Amino acid sequence: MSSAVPLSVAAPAVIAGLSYLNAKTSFWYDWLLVRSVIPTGLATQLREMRGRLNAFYLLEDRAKNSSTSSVTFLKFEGRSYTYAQTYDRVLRYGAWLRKNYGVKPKDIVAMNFENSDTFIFLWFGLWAIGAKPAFINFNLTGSVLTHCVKAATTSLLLVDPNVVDKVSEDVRRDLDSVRIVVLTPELERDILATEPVRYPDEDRYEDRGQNMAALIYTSGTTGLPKAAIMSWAKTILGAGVVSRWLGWRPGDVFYTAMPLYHSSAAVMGVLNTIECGKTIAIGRKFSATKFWDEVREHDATIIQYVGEMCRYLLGAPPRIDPVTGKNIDKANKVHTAFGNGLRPDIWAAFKDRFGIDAIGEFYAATEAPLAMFNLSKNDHALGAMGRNGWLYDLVMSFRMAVIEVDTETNEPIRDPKTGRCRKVGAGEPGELLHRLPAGDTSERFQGYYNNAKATSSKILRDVFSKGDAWFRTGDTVIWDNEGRVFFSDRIGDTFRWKSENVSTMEVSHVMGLHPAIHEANVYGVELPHHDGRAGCAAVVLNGQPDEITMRSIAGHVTKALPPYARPVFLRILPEMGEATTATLKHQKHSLRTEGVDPTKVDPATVWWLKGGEYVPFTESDWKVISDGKARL
Ligand SMILES: *[C@@H]1O[C@H](CO)[C@@H](O)[C@H](O)[C@H]1NC(C)=O
Ligand SMILES: *[C@@H]1O[C@H](CO)[C@@H](O)[C@H](O)[C@H]1NC(C)=O
Ligand SMILES: *[C@@H]1O[C@H](CO)[C@@H](O)[C@H](O)[C@H]1NC(C)=O
Ligand SMILES: CC(=O)N[C@H]1CO[C@H](CO)[C@@H](O)[C@@H]1O
Repeated sequence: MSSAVPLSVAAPAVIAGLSYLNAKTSFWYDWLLVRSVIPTGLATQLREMRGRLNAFYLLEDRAKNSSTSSVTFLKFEGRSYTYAQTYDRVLRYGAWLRKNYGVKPKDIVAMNFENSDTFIFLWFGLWAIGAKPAFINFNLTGSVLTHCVKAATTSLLLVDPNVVDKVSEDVRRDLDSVRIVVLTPELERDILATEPVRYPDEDRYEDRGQNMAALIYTSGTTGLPKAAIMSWAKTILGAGVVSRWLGWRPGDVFYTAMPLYHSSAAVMGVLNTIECGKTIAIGRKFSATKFWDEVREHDATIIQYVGEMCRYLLGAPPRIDPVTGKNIDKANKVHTAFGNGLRPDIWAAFKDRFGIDAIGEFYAATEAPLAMFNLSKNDHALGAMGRNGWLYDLVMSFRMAVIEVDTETNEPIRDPKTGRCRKVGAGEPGELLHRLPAGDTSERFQGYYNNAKATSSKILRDVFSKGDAWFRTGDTVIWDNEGRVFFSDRIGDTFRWKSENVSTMEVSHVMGLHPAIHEANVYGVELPHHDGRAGCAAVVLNGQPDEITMRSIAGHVTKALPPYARPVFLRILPEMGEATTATLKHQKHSLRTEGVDPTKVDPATVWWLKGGEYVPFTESDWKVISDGKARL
């Protein structure tokens, strides 16, 4: 797929003068990364030596330091707390858990909560007494919910009154050995009446950075969520590197509406804020209609995004001031948007519409041992998820590799003689790997709690030399000669059609550039009597699928995509809804399984490319294909 649709077609990187040269050599860039990474690495070692790995100490340091104790740390739904006030509450929550439920150091306690101030008090309250939270996705129900609680091997589940209906009778019966406590307003009053106790440092002692700080669940596209171990080292590195790299300014307020049960908001949001003694405002959950109101209400200057959130915000109608009748989309103080997964087709539109100066894009997975960053104000690296200068690139080349993977089996291609994997050339797609210490892989990759099988499935051995160990990210990326790393696809999403490899991300990107398409989710569908998979785009349109619109889309894909990459089918959805995860990432699994078979999918919603036009796909068309009378 290397030459098919280079992402650069969308990046008019024609920027004159010094800033371009600077961006190209990325000199300040390296400096920024080196300046962020090295002190953080040293700080981690120092904290390990002093037995102060627990991030509770970060909060305590801010609360005890006269320069930060009275700074507002947390804002939520009209309430706000300084560092000192937060610390006081955290001690009370910890003491209450210890006294009433006998929570001991190293115990794991599951929390099923929406974003709130209470979430943060409970989380740090657990750390304050040396216990560890398991953050449960509050949207889960039934057997998936019980699976997650059981995977945490906990005897206590704390529940937000707002999600208590998810903890059904069946769930309770299935979790009969787990004590379930709903944190009602009465209980919260009890907590506030509990004496704040600071337990001795021994209770929080951790000998190694790789020890568990929390369990955070990763939502696979198929199968049950897995409990990934978030280590202390990762909490420190994530928070330390991001806070230095992001360039916090005096008076900054960070706003996030991403779920705190994921590492993006928890580490890159909350811990990053504490690390630099600043303010975080949190939204209960993401809502495209409330987002900017909350940003304005909190005077936020940095916002956090993930996945498709920016697309939803762009899709919302312009915000008009009811009094003056003026468009107030730009009436905000945001200078930086920080997150991951902002697609290049909406990058510039998002910045322009809301008047945002800089985008900081990072790439990291909860369980991955490395992260990549790209902070940019121009378009040189538009769409890149990481960008390094030559220095960092050199350092990274020992830590990262991009290898060839078989599109059919999703396994690395090994040389038949040597058995080793092959690196792809610069600018070519391949799976991104991170090097692990061969002896003790858990130093860098802690894996999944009590799940050795899932853990070892992420580790690849004997890659370039006997006995070496690498972490499989599951992501296909393109690493170019200029140190930029572009996301290409999830492994397994790329499909083959007419003997060519098609990257679903690249096709979605092109589809997204058409003004009538609000959102496109691309995948390959199997057809009777055909090899490989034909492209299908599930699309949400801005209007109706009328003739003019469909003709215009057909013209667009014909112009912008090579024949094999053009979606043969369009499936019109009213909204992406069920096809997205709680973090707004696209799900392809069920769409792919349904395909375009009219017994599984309402044929009235399917169109196909015939004679250069998208026309309705009828049941008789399907019959012709299944009878083997049509070759696409
Ligand atoms: C208090 O915080 C300031 C600013 O963050 C820092 O420079 C100073 O070293 C801190 N003092 C102590 C005692 O940690
Ligand atoms: C990378 O940096 C450039 C700035 O040159 C920015 O335009 C682009 O959006 C960034 N890419 C991502 C994915 O953050
Ligand atoms: C498609 O990917 C496979 C690896 O899975 C590779 O061997 C093959 O050469 C690629 N085909 C094209 C046309 O790029
Ligand atoms: C993916 C998912 O189940 N999302 C649901 C999460 O819960 C909210 C309500 O709390 C629903 O609106 C979402 O559909």
